[in-house]
Order: sequence, then C-alpha cells, then structure tokens
Amino acid sequence: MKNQLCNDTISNLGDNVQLPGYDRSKLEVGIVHLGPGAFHRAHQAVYTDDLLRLNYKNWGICAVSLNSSRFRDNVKRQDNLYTLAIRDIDPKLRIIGSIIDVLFAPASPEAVISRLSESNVKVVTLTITEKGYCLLPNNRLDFENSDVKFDLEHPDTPKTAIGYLSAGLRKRYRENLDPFVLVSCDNLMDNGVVLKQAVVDFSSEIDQDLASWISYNVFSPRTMVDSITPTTNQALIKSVENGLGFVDKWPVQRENFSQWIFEDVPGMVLPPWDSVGAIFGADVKKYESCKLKILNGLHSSIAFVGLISGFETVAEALENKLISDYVQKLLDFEIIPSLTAPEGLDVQTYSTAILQRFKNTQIHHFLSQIAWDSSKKIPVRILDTLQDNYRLENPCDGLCLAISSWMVLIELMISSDVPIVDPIVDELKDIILTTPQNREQVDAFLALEQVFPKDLVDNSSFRRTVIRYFLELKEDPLSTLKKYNCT
Ligand code: CS2
Repeated sequence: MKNQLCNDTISNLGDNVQLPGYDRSKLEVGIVHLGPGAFHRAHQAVYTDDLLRLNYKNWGICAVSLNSSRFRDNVKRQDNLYTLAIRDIDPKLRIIGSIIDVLFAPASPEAVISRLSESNVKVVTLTITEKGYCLLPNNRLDFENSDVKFDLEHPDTPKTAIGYLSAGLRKRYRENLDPFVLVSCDNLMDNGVVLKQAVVDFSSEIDQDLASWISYNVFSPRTMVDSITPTTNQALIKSVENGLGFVDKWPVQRENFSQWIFEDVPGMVLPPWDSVGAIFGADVKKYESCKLKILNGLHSSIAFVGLISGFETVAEALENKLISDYVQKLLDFEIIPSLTAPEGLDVQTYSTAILQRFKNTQIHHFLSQIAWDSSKKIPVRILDTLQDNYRLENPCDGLCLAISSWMVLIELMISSDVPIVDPIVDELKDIILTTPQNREQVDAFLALEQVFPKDLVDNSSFRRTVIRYFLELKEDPLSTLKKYNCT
C-alpha cells in the first residue's frame, strides 16, 4: 500500500511534481470559500497558492462544504493538500497547499459563522453553482425555496450560502467589524450584483438595519472565471497515484488555460490576485457575456446534441463532422452576431481558441457533467442569445435545435432510467411520464416558467421551430444536424 500525500510525506515526492514551497504552518485564514468543488480547487485555490508562494501569508483559505462531507473526509488525512493535474499538451502535477482548513457546514454551522466573523477574514469567495443562489428567473431571491424558508426560520443554523453570508455579516455588524468582500465565481450574468442583492433581500427579512449596512458597505464585484475542469473520478485518482507514487484521495484536473477577471470597484480591497495573473478592472460585464454565450452556450449545445447522438465527451463529439459543422455555424451565424465584445477582445480569435480548447483530448470532459442542472444553465447560456436574435432578426434555428435536443435528451434519460441531475427533475419526469404526445410534451417543457420567459414562449416562430426539431431529432439526430448545416 502506497503512502498517503500529507505534510510529512510531501518532501518525498519526485522532481516531476511541483510543491507549494512555503511554510503552511505560518499561514492565516484570510479567505473563506463556500463550495470547494473541483472548479474552486482548480482555479481560485491555485491563484491563491501562487500568492502564498509570493509570501502573502495572510491569504490562506478555509473551505466550507455546504452539502457533502466528501471533500473534508477525503482531504483531512492529507492535511488538506491535494494534487492539481494539468491535462494538456504539456501535462503537469502540482500540489496545492492554499486550503488550510475545511469545514462541513451541516456538521457545525456555528463554526462556519464564527469563521465568517473573524476579523482576519476579508474575503468570501463562492462556487456554489447556479442553483446555489436560490434565485427566481428575474434573478431575485426565491422566498418560496424551501431552504430559504428554513434559513429565515433558523438564521443561526442556515443551510444555504445566502443564509450563511447573512449570518456572518450579522455577527460582524453587531461586533462592529468591517464586512468581507463577496466574490461570486459562478457562471451567472452580473454574478456579484445578483449575489449581493440576494443577501440584502434575505437580510432585510431579519433586520432592516443590517440589510442597509450590507447595501452600503459590502463590495461584491462582477467576475468572470474560466478554466475547463472535469469532475474528479476514479480514473483521475488512479493516474495521479501513478504519477505521484503516493495516494491522493481527492485530486483535481483541468486544462492549462485559466482566466479570472474582476470588476475593479474604488475602495475595494482584494488579495493581490492581479500579481499572479488575475485581471482587475476590465470591462467584465462584456467579458462575462462573451464567455457565457460562446464557451458555455456552445458547451451546453454540444452536450445536448452530442449525448442524443451517442457521444460521451466534448472532444469525441467534436470529432464528428456534423457536430463540429453545427457548432461552427451556430457560432458564426447566431452567437457572435448577437455579442458586443469588450474593447481589445477579438471575438473571432477568442472563439477559435475556445474550440481548440474543446478539442483537448488529454481531458475527458463528459457531456453528461455539462448537462447537469441544465434548467438553470439554459436561460443564461442559450435563451438570452435567442431573445437577442429574435429582436435583431438574426437567425435562430441552431439555438432552437439545441433547446429541442435538451428536451429529447430528457425524454431519453427518463425512458431509459438514467438519473437526471437537475433541481426540477420532478417536473421534468412529470412532463415525460404524463404527457404522451410529442407536441404536447414540447408545450409542457415550454410551460416551465423557471426556464422559458413568457415573451419567448409566446413567439410562434420559436415554438414552431422547437417542435419541428424535437420531432426530427427524435427520428434521427445526425441527419437533423446535416439538414441544418446545409440550409
Ligand atoms: C461547463 C463549465 O459544466 C459546465 O456547465 O460549461 O463548467 C465550463 O467548463 C467552465 O465554465 C469553463 O470555464
């Protein structure tokens, strides 16, 4: 049995592995992170690891899992160290040491609130996925959400990130401490703005003065994050073990590319992530919009058409010429024309680089992972572009085809008993199991108010096109793509 990665064994690792190289016992927690999934560990924790290498000792991370104890259970015995495997032309293994404490919130909510109210904690970062924000389609907090209701009744033992942020800020407010800066790192348009509004809305139900204090004093910049990070699986664990010669129970993998852009707000103090590659002050709103519509919009579209055509990973799906032609046409005729690029960004070059990244065969980026929580992703990634295109009288067929593919995929998954990861899984099952007719099924999907905005559903051209593609795709996905590519 091989030794486990931990503080005591780290110096025995081979030269092929990059080590933190700083004294972890000297670090102080300055950042609390909510939701330490693969993306956080491969992105913000790595930027922070770079900072710690530059000797900024007071920016250690306390990672807080809100839903699962898996991370804590796996990394505890390895002193919270883990391996980052860069899977690219030039593969690398690197040990990340920036996470110095891990809490599992359901086991000790008071420990989390107490961390959040420490004076040395200046920043709270979040990767809680779209559904973690508990938002309505208009991006305001959903007070009917059962977890939000629970948190309002139990503000000292909350379940949601919003409940924790409010509780931590309440304690700081009472103790006359400055608030922390909120840094949302999720793929939401205006992520910082939306997050702060949700915390203010929640807090105003508890204490109006607290809500005003948050409103006036909390910084919550918009950010854009980017790095393709497939989830950790057994294959990764095995290959990292072979590369290290040590056991790492919870490594993480990603491509080499990584980007982090922040809105720069006067007076806001952040860890100096700009000294390790992050960009402060760019036109983040436009960057975010380009990234969400191009990278994430294409990702979801490829996931839907790829899965119903029998492919498993992004790179595999793009090897199919019908799919890659569809993606190129979608990009050139429907996505790029709807965008306003930030100054200095050449959208053609940007999108070509993204397609190149998608073709990276060193990572197995499963389409099924991208398809998780699609009901939350579709509005931001696809429907916003569709609405713009209808307004601008641009072509819309390829985006409608993506929406129909999602509906076909849901039907396929339910009829073959494949588990669906989505906050509205029950509604989706209901549609397929109780609405037998094709057209009626599409109408039932379109009636999902959490997904489809009313003006889009009322657009008869949209509805007709989605029905047409739904019927055609069910017959034969690849020949449907062929037809679309030829028109
Ligand atoms: C992906 C994203 O899983 C998904 O939905 O589209 O996680 C994507 O890989 C990242 O946003 C890339 O930065």
